[in-house]
Amino acid sequence: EVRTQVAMASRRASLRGLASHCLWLLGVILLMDVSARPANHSSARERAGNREEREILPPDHLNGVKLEMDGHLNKDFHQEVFLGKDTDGFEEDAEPRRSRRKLMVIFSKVDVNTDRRISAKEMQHWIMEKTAEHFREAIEESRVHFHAVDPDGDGRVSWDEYKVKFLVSKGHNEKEVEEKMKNGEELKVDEETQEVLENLKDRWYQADNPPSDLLLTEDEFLSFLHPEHSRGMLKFMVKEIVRDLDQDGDKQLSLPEFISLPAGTVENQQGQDIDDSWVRDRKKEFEELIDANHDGIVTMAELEDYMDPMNEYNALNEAKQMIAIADENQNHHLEPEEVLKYSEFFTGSKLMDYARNVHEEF
Ligand SMILES: [Ca+2]
Ligand SMILES: [Ca+2]
Ligand SMILES: [Ca+2]
Ligand SMILES: [Ca+2]
Repeated sequence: EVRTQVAMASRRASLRGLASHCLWLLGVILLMDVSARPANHSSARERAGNREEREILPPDHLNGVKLEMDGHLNKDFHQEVFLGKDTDGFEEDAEPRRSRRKLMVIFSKVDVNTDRRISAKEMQHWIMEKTAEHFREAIEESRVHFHAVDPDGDGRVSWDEYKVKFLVSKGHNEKEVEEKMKNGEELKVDEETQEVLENLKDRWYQADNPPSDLLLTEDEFLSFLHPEHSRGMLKFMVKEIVRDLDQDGDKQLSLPEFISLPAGTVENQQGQDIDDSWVRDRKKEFEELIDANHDGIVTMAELEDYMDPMNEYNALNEAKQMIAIADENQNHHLEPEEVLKYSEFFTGSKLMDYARNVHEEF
Protein backbone atom coordinates (compact mmCIF):
# COMPACT_ATOMS: atom_id res chain seq x y z
CA GLU A 1 0.00 0.00 0.00
CA VAL A 2 1.20 3.49 -0.67
CA ARG A 3 2.69 4.99 2.42
CA THR A 4 0.45 7.69 3.70
CA GLN A 5 2.90 9.79 5.66
CA VAL A 6 4.39 10.83 2.38
CA ALA A 7 1.27 10.53 0.32
CA MET A 8 1.57 14.09 -0.83
CA ALA A 9 5.17 13.65 -1.82
CA SER A 10 7.15 13.35 -5.10
CA ARG A 11 10.38 13.20 -7.09
CA ARG A 12 12.88 13.47 -9.84
CA ALA A 13 15.02 16.18 -11.18
CA SER A 14 13.41 18.32 -13.81
CA LEU A 15 13.96 17.36 -17.42
CA ARG A 16 16.42 20.20 -17.54
CA GLY A 17 18.40 18.60 -14.74
CA LEU A 18 18.23 15.27 -16.49
CA ALA A 19 19.36 16.75 -19.76
CA SER A 20 22.36 18.46 -18.27
CA HIS A 21 23.15 15.34 -16.31
CA CYS A 22 23.04 13.39 -19.54
CA LEU A 23 25.37 15.88 -21.18
CA TRP A 24 27.75 15.51 -18.32
CA LEU A 25 27.62 11.73 -18.51
CA LEU A 26 28.08 11.88 -22.24
CA GLY A 27 31.17 13.99 -21.70
CA VAL A 28 32.56 11.45 -19.29
CA ILE A 29 31.83 8.64 -21.69
CA LEU A 30 33.49 10.43 -24.58
CA LEU A 31 36.51 11.34 -22.51
CA MET A 32 37.04 7.94 -21.05
CA ASP A 33 35.89 5.77 -23.91
CA VAL A 34 33.94 3.61 -21.55
CA SER A 35 30.98 2.77 -23.72
CA ALA A 36 31.67 -0.92 -23.36
CA ARG A 37 32.77 -0.72 -19.78
CA PRO A 38 30.77 -1.54 -16.73
CA ALA A 39 30.06 1.52 -14.66
CA ASN A 40 28.45 1.89 -11.31
CA HIS A 41 25.69 3.92 -12.81
CA SER A 42 23.73 3.80 -16.02
CA SER A 43 24.77 5.47 -19.21
CA ALA A 44 23.09 8.59 -20.49
CA ARG A 45 21.46 6.59 -23.22
CA GLU A 46 19.98 4.09 -20.79
CA ARG A 47 18.72 6.81 -18.53
CA ALA A 48 17.14 8.99 -21.14
CA GLY A 49 15.45 6.60 -23.55
CA ASN A 50 12.94 8.24 -25.82
CA ARG A 51 10.26 10.52 -24.48
CA GLU A 52 7.43 8.01 -24.66
CA GLU A 53 9.46 5.34 -22.94
CA ARG A 54 10.39 7.78 -20.22
CA GLU A 55 6.76 8.52 -19.64
CA ILE A 56 5.50 5.00 -19.28
CA LEU A 57 8.45 2.87 -18.19
CA PRO A 58 9.47 2.61 -14.56
CA PRO A 59 12.70 4.61 -14.29
CA ASP A 60 15.91 2.71 -13.64
CA HIS A 61 17.16 5.53 -11.49
CA LEU A 62 15.17 6.55 -8.42
CA ASN A 63 16.14 9.78 -6.74
CA GLY A 64 17.08 9.31 -3.12
CA VAL A 65 17.25 5.50 -3.38
CA LYS A 66 20.63 3.86 -2.94
CA LEU A 67 20.47 1.25 -5.67
CA GLU A 68 19.13 1.57 -9.17
CA MET A 69 16.72 -1.01 -10.54
CA ASP A 70 19.57 -2.78 -12.31
CA GLY A 71 21.48 -3.13 -9.03
CA HIS A 72 23.98 -0.36 -9.78
CA LEU A 73 24.93 2.03 -7.00
CA ASN A 74 23.24 5.40 -7.20
CA LYS A 75 26.31 7.60 -7.50
CA ASP A 76 24.29 10.78 -7.05
CA PHE A 77 22.61 9.65 -3.85
CA HIS A 78 24.38 12.06 -1.51
CA GLN A 79 23.68 15.02 -3.74
CA GLU A 80 20.06 13.97 -4.13
CA VAL A 81 19.45 13.76 -0.40
CA PHE A 82 21.38 16.95 0.23
CA LEU A 83 19.87 19.10 -2.50
CA GLY A 84 16.43 17.53 -2.84
CA LYS A 85 14.85 18.65 -6.09
CA ASP A 86 16.66 21.95 -5.79
CA THR A 87 19.66 21.20 -7.99
CA ASP A 88 19.48 24.44 -9.99
CA GLY A 89 22.55 26.58 -9.73
CA PHE A 90 24.88 23.65 -9.17
CA GLU A 91 24.85 22.32 -12.65
CA GLU A 92 27.83 24.08 -14.09
CA ASP A 93 30.53 26.37 -12.88
CA ALA A 94 29.32 29.39 -14.78
CA GLU A 95 28.58 31.29 -11.60
CA PRO A 96 30.56 29.74 -8.79
CA ARG A 97 29.95 32.76 -6.61
CA ARG A 98 26.20 32.38 -6.86
CA SER A 99 26.53 28.62 -6.26
CA ARG A 100 28.59 29.18 -3.15
CA ARG A 101 26.03 31.56 -1.78
CA LYS A 102 23.29 29.09 -2.58
CA LEU A 103 25.20 26.34 -0.82
CA MET A 104 25.53 28.53 2.24
CA VAL A 105 21.79 29.19 2.20
CA ILE A 106 21.26 25.43 2.31
CA PHE A 107 23.81 25.22 5.09
CA SER A 108 21.85 27.62 7.26
CA LYS A 109 18.63 25.70 6.62
CA VAL A 110 20.25 22.43 7.71
CA ASP A 111 21.74 24.13 10.75
CA VAL A 112 18.48 24.36 12.65
CA ASN A 113 19.96 25.48 15.99
CA THR A 114 22.05 28.13 14.21
CA ASP A 115 25.35 27.30 15.90
CA ARG A 116 26.98 27.37 12.45
CA ARG A 117 27.77 23.67 12.59
CA ILE A 118 25.82 20.79 11.10
CA SER A 119 25.38 17.89 13.50
CA ALA A 120 24.51 14.31 12.50
CA LYS A 121 20.97 14.82 13.85
CA GLU A 122 20.52 17.99 11.83
CA MET A 123 21.77 16.27 8.71
CA GLN A 124 19.53 13.27 9.37
CA HIS A 125 16.43 15.47 9.57
CA TRP A 126 17.48 17.29 6.44
CA ILE A 127 17.91 14.00 4.55
CA MET A 128 14.43 12.87 5.64
CA GLU A 129 12.97 16.17 4.45
CA LYS A 130 14.70 16.00 1.08
CA THR A 131 13.63 12.38 0.66
CA ALA A 132 10.03 13.43 1.23
CA GLU A 133 10.58 16.09 -1.43
CA HIS A 134 11.64 13.43 -3.92
CA PHE A 135 8.54 11.46 -2.99
CA ARG A 136 6.32 14.45 -3.71
CA GLU A 137 8.02 14.96 -7.03
CA ALA A 138 7.50 11.30 -7.95
CA ILE A 139 3.81 11.59 -7.16
CA GLU A 140 3.49 14.66 -9.39
CA GLU A 141 5.31 12.94 -12.20
CA SER A 142 3.39 9.72 -11.82
CA ARG A 143 0.11 11.63 -12.03
CA VAL A 144 1.14 13.10 -15.38
CA HIS A 145 2.25 9.71 -16.66
CA PHE A 146 -0.93 8.10 -15.42
CA HIS A 147 -2.98 10.48 -17.54
CA ALA A 148 -0.82 9.53 -20.52
CA VAL A 149 -1.72 5.84 -20.11
CA ASP A 150 -5.34 6.49 -19.09
CA PRO A 151 -6.64 8.66 -21.89
CA ASP A 152 -10.33 7.92 -21.20
CA GLY A 153 -9.74 9.21 -17.69
CA ASP A 154 -11.75 6.58 -15.77
CA GLY A 155 -8.93 6.31 -13.24
CA ARG A 156 -8.07 2.73 -14.12
CA VAL A 157 -5.54 1.32 -16.55
CA SER A 158 -5.60 -2.29 -17.67
CA TRP A 159 -2.49 -4.31 -18.38
CA ASP A 160 -3.55 -4.60 -22.04
CA GLU A 161 -3.87 -0.82 -22.42
CA TYR A 162 -0.47 -0.38 -20.89
CA LYS A 163 1.03 -3.10 -23.05
CA VAL A 164 -0.19 -1.34 -26.20
CA LYS A 165 1.39 1.94 -25.05
CA PHE A 166 4.61 0.15 -24.27
CA LEU A 167 4.78 -1.54 -27.68
CA VAL A 168 3.97 1.73 -29.42
CA SER A 169 6.87 3.35 -27.56
CA LYS A 170 9.00 0.55 -28.99
CA GLY A 171 7.99 1.51 -32.52
CA HIS A 172 5.02 -0.81 -33.09
CA ASN A 173 1.94 0.42 -34.89
CA GLU A 174 -0.86 1.17 -32.44
CA LYS A 175 -3.77 0.07 -34.66
CA GLU A 176 -2.00 -3.12 -35.61
CA VAL A 177 -1.17 -4.03 -32.02
CA GLU A 178 -4.72 -3.33 -30.83
CA GLU A 179 -6.22 -5.33 -33.68
CA LYS A 180 -4.00 -8.34 -33.02
CA MET A 181 -4.61 -8.26 -29.28
CA LYS A 182 -8.37 -8.05 -29.83
CA ASN A 183 -8.29 -11.08 -32.11
CA GLY A 184 -5.96 -12.96 -29.81
CA GLU A 185 -3.32 -13.19 -32.52
CA GLU A 186 0.31 -13.50 -31.62
CA LEU A 187 2.44 -10.37 -31.71
CA LYS A 188 5.90 -10.54 -33.13
CA VAL A 189 8.29 -8.82 -30.74
CA ASP A 190 12.02 -9.24 -30.44
CA GLU A 191 13.50 -11.23 -27.60
CA GLU A 192 14.67 -8.23 -25.61
CA THR A 193 11.28 -6.51 -25.78
CA GLN A 194 9.59 -9.77 -24.80
CA GLU A 195 11.79 -10.04 -21.73
CA VAL A 196 11.09 -6.46 -20.69
CA LEU A 197 7.39 -7.07 -21.24
CA GLU A 198 7.39 -10.10 -18.96
CA ASN A 199 9.21 -8.19 -16.24
CA LEU A 200 6.75 -5.35 -16.55
CA LYS A 201 3.84 -7.73 -16.28
CA ASP A 202 5.25 -9.26 -13.08
CA ARG A 203 5.62 -5.80 -11.70
CA TRP A 204 2.11 -4.86 -12.81
CA TYR A 205 0.66 -7.85 -10.90
CA GLN A 206 2.72 -6.87 -7.90
CA ALA A 207 1.50 -3.27 -7.94
CA ASP A 208 -2.12 -4.38 -8.25
CA ASN A 209 -3.50 -4.46 -4.72
CA PRO A 210 -6.06 -7.14 -3.84
CA PRO A 211 -8.63 -7.82 -5.10
CA SER A 212 -6.44 -8.10 -8.16
CA ASP A 213 -8.22 -7.11 -11.34
CA LEU A 214 -5.10 -6.16 -13.34
CA LEU A 215 -6.45 -2.62 -13.43
CA LEU A 216 -4.16 -0.12 -11.78
CA THR A 217 -5.46 2.97 -10.03
CA GLU A 218 -3.32 6.09 -9.83
CA ASP A 219 -1.91 5.01 -6.45
CA GLU A 220 -1.12 1.55 -7.73
CA PHE A 221 0.46 3.01 -10.83
CA LEU A 222 2.67 5.15 -8.61
CA SER A 223 4.02 2.07 -6.88
CA PHE A 224 4.43 0.41 -10.29
CA LEU A 225 6.67 3.30 -11.41
CA HIS A 226 8.18 4.01 -8.01
CA PRO A 227 8.69 0.92 -5.84
CA GLU A 228 10.22 3.11 -3.13
CA HIS A 229 6.70 4.31 -2.31
CA SER A 230 5.37 0.96 -1.20
CA ARG A 231 6.65 -1.69 1.14
CA GLY A 232 5.43 -4.52 -1.08
CA MET A 233 7.03 -3.07 -4.19
CA LEU A 234 10.29 -2.39 -2.40
CA LYS A 235 10.39 -6.09 -1.47
CA PHE A 236 9.70 -6.93 -5.10
CA MET A 237 12.52 -4.70 -6.31
CA VAL A 238 14.92 -6.24 -3.79
CA LYS A 239 13.93 -9.73 -4.95
CA GLU A 240 14.64 -8.79 -8.56
CA ILE A 241 18.03 -7.31 -7.72
CA VAL A 242 19.01 -10.38 -5.69
CA ARG A 243 17.80 -12.65 -8.48
CA ASP A 244 20.00 -10.80 -10.96
CA LEU A 245 23.14 -10.86 -8.80
CA ASP A 246 22.79 -14.18 -6.98
CA GLN A 247 25.00 -16.81 -8.60
CA ASP A 248 24.67 -19.84 -6.31
CA GLY A 249 20.89 -19.58 -5.93
CA ASP A 250 20.77 -19.24 -2.13
CA LYS A 251 18.73 -16.02 -2.44
CA GLN A 252 21.37 -14.08 -0.54
CA LEU A 253 24.35 -12.11 -1.73
CA SER A 254 27.95 -12.85 -0.85
CA LEU A 255 30.57 -10.17 -1.36
CA PRO A 256 31.91 -11.79 -4.57
CA GLU A 257 28.37 -11.90 -5.96
CA PHE A 258 27.74 -8.26 -5.14
CA ILE A 259 31.00 -6.97 -6.58
CA SER A 260 31.26 -9.22 -9.61
CA LEU A 261 31.42 -7.25 -12.82
CA PRO A 262 28.70 -7.29 -15.39
CA ALA A 263 29.53 -8.88 -18.74
CA GLY A 264 32.38 -7.13 -20.53
CA THR A 265 36.07 -7.76 -20.69
CA VAL A 266 38.99 -5.77 -19.47
CA GLU A 267 40.62 -4.42 -22.60
CA ASN A 268 43.04 -1.80 -21.43
CA GLN A 269 44.35 0.02 -18.40
CA GLN A 270 41.59 2.62 -18.48
CA GLY A 271 39.02 -0.13 -18.44
CA GLN A 272 40.91 -1.87 -15.65
CA ASP A 273 40.86 1.28 -13.53
CA ILE A 274 37.12 1.67 -13.95
CA ASP A 275 36.63 -1.97 -13.05
CA ASP A 276 38.75 -1.43 -9.96
CA SER A 277 36.66 1.51 -8.87
CA TRP A 278 33.46 -0.48 -9.47
CA VAL A 279 34.79 -3.21 -7.19
CA ARG A 280 36.14 -0.78 -4.60
CA ASP A 281 32.92 1.23 -4.33
CA ARG A 282 30.68 -1.80 -4.12
CA LYS A 283 32.89 -3.58 -1.60
CA LYS A 284 32.83 -0.53 0.66
CA GLU A 285 29.06 -0.24 0.38
CA PHE A 286 28.57 -3.96 1.04
CA GLU A 287 30.83 -4.11 4.07
CA GLU A 288 30.02 -0.79 5.68
CA LEU A 289 26.34 -0.32 5.01
CA ILE A 290 24.37 -3.13 3.39
CA ASP A 291 25.60 -6.07 5.46
CA ALA A 292 24.26 -4.58 8.68
CA ASN A 293 25.23 -7.45 10.99
CA HIS A 294 28.62 -7.84 9.28
CA ASP A 295 28.42 -11.59 8.78
CA GLY A 296 29.62 -11.37 5.19
CA ILE A 297 26.19 -12.17 3.74
CA VAL A 298 23.54 -9.74 2.56
CA THR A 299 20.07 -11.12 3.11
CA MET A 300 16.98 -9.79 1.36
CA ALA A 301 15.92 -8.18 4.64
CA GLU A 302 19.25 -6.36 4.93
CA LEU A 303 19.05 -5.17 1.35
CA GLU A 304 15.49 -4.00 1.87
CA ASP A 305 16.43 -2.00 4.97
CA TYR A 306 19.34 -0.49 3.13
CA MET A 307 17.22 0.57 0.17
CA ASP A 308 14.27 1.90 2.13
CA PRO A 309 14.47 5.67 1.67
CA MET A 310 12.16 6.31 4.63
CA ASN A 311 14.31 4.42 7.10
CA GLU A 312 15.42 6.89 9.80
CA TYR A 313 18.28 4.72 10.93
CA ASN A 314 19.69 4.71 7.39
CA ALA A 315 19.29 8.45 7.22
CA LEU A 316 21.33 8.83 10.39
CA ASN A 317 24.03 6.53 9.02
CA GLU A 318 24.13 8.48 5.79
CA ALA A 319 24.29 11.72 7.74
CA LYS A 320 27.30 10.47 9.71
CA GLN A 321 28.98 9.24 6.56
CA MET A 322 28.43 12.55 4.79
CA ILE A 323 29.88 14.43 7.73
CA ALA A 324 32.88 12.10 7.99
CA ILE A 325 33.78 12.73 4.36
CA ALA A 326 34.20 16.47 4.79
CA ASP A 327 35.00 16.72 8.49
CA GLU A 328 38.58 17.93 8.25
CA ASN A 329 38.90 19.16 11.82
CA GLN A 330 37.36 15.89 13.07
CA ASN A 331 34.79 17.44 15.40
CA HIS A 332 31.93 15.32 14.00
CA HIS A 333 30.22 18.42 12.69
CA LEU A 334 30.35 20.28 9.43
CA GLU A 335 31.42 23.89 9.35
CA PRO A 336 30.68 26.16 6.37
CA GLU A 337 34.33 25.93 5.25
CA GLU A 338 34.14 22.15 5.16
CA VAL A 339 30.94 22.09 3.14
CA LEU A 340 32.40 24.56 0.65
CA LYS A 341 35.65 22.69 0.36
CA TYR A 342 33.77 19.46 -0.36
CA SER A 343 31.17 21.16 -2.54
CA GLU A 344 31.67 18.61 -5.27
CA PHE A 345 30.55 15.84 -2.96
CA PHE A 346 27.48 17.75 -1.82
CA THR A 347 26.46 19.43 -5.06
CA GLY A 348 28.24 17.60 -7.87
CA SER A 349 29.98 20.83 -8.78
CA LYS A 350 33.39 22.14 -7.82
CA LEU A 351 33.12 25.64 -6.41
CA MET A 352 36.60 27.09 -6.62
CA ASP A 353 38.19 29.68 -4.36
CA TYR A 354 36.17 28.47 -1.43
CA ALA A 355 38.69 29.50 1.21
CA ARG A 356 39.17 33.03 -0.03
CA ASN A 357 35.48 33.75 -0.26
CA VAL A 358 33.94 31.93 2.61
CA HIS A 359 34.14 34.78 5.09
CA GLU A 360 32.93 37.52 2.84
CA GLU A 361 30.01 35.42 1.62
CA PHE A 362 28.78 33.82 4.78
CA1 LIG B 1 23.85 23.12 14.22
CA1 LIG C 1 24.15 -16.15 -3.30
CA1 LIG D 1 24.35 -9.94 6.90
CA1 LIG E 1 34.09 19.65 11.29
